[in-house]
Amino acid sequence: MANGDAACSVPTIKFTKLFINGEFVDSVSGKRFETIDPRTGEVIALISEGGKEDIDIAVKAARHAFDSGPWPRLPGAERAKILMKWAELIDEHAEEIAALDTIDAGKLYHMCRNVEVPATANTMRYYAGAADKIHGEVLKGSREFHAYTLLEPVGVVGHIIPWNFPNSMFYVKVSPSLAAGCTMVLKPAEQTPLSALYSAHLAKLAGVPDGVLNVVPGFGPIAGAALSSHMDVDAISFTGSTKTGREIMQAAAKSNLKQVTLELGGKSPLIIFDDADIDKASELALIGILYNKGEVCVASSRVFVQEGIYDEFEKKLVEKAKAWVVGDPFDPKVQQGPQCDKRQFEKVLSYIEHGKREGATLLTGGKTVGNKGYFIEPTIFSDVKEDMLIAQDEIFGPVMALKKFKTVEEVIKSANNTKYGLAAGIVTKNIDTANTVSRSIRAGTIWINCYFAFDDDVPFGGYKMSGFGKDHGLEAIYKYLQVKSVVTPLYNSPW
Ligand code: TXE
Repeated sequence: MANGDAACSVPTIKFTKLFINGEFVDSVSGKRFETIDPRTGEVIALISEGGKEDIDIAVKAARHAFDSGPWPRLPGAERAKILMKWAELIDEHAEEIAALDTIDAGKLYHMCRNVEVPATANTMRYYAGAADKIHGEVLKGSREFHAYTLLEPVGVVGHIIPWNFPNSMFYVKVSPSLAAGCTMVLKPAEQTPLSALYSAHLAKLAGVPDGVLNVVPGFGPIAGAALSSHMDVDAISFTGSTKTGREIMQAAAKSNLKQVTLELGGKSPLIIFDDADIDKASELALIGILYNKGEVCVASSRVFVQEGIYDEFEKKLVEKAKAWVVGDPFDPKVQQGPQCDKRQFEKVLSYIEHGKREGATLLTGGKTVGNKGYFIEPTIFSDVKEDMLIAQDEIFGPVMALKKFKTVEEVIKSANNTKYGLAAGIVTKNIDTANTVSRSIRAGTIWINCYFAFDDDVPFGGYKMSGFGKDHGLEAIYKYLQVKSVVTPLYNSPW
């Protein structure tokens, strides 16, 4: 385990209360919960715990801001100015935001500081640029009328986000919905409330009117459930587990039939063909599973390698995995920090035990690292059968299932043998193979000769039980808009 040499120190925690109607306030119950540093298992801070009453107050504030406030009525260009200012503030405060995600979620500080946080400022800019380009269509129709569509903000949105990308998920959700003119209540994950509260403060500095954005930390079955079953919330945008996604849909159906979009789990295949550069492909496969310690919905947790290169690939992959540096996520030499919390740590370890018991071969890893915190070695299993739990369940940790294949037809079948359909990767120089496989895999994103190639302009979302609805791209803004059709006769028609 690499130690110390921290390039950045632990930040002072400034915001620990609920952010409602432009103010940081205590929860109605006065209850607070601990947020834990996964590097040590120690408490970082006590956070006000939002309950049903707090969600009610926050939704009322958002409703008022939507029904009577300026935000939905501002010209798009005026909303854009505020969002652009906010983007500048993200860049200015990037060190602090990055450090908050590092201590709260165990994320690599330098990756957050240099890549993920600046990317969220750009996400905000991307949607700010779209805010004054939201318009409907003039329709031709089959009769003598003038008909057109208006795109109107859907109303009060509830965002429920997970803990693996606390800051990125915050901006992936709020940026397009703010650009669309919605108002909102966001519930961060109970494991990682710090960067969301910090961003609420930046929203205020940027000039977002009171009540437009409310942030209520709290637990899923209490605050999250209150938001998804609320009668005055018009839409829920959720990222998290398939199990909770199902509960949110049920809550929406049982309450006011609010619109729901779900970005859920995955078990994404990465398929490497005989003509691949073995060195580069093994690097890609490793990053595909180990980036953010495997706590990534699109992690390449199933790697299929064609038989002609399999043995050499496996050797290279294991060598690289053994050299992978696990340790303090503030250390620039470290490639992998701790799992986000004790529950995830134990979940991953229990899947590793399952893999061993099921008869898969443990090529490397499988153990914890150090004697405090939630660190796990990069772990690779081979001889994985398709019906094994480690080939079917989302482990959400640094655990890869490696499998040899012979033909294109065989690997397409295996890759699709999952209830999930979030993403897939293909490595080949053969364009015919790339075309055939990319069209045959049932997943929302296909990366050819790359992995994790996210972009603000490229829609992202699942097929099958990975959910529905898109984040990123202009597609995302449309999920926060609804279409109104307006029709009027051209002449003084009798109808
Ligand atoms: O997820 P939950 P958990 C997967 C991953 C992980 C597993 C469990 O496999 O190991 O899910 O993680 C809120 N009503 N993903 O239990 O419960 C919760 O407070 C409303 C993949 O942490 O889905 C948090 O804010 N909300 C995923 C959010 O849902 C509820 C990222 C996510 O937590 C709720 C995270 C309820 N009844 C986990 N219960 C991805 N797609 O990237 C919980 N929540």
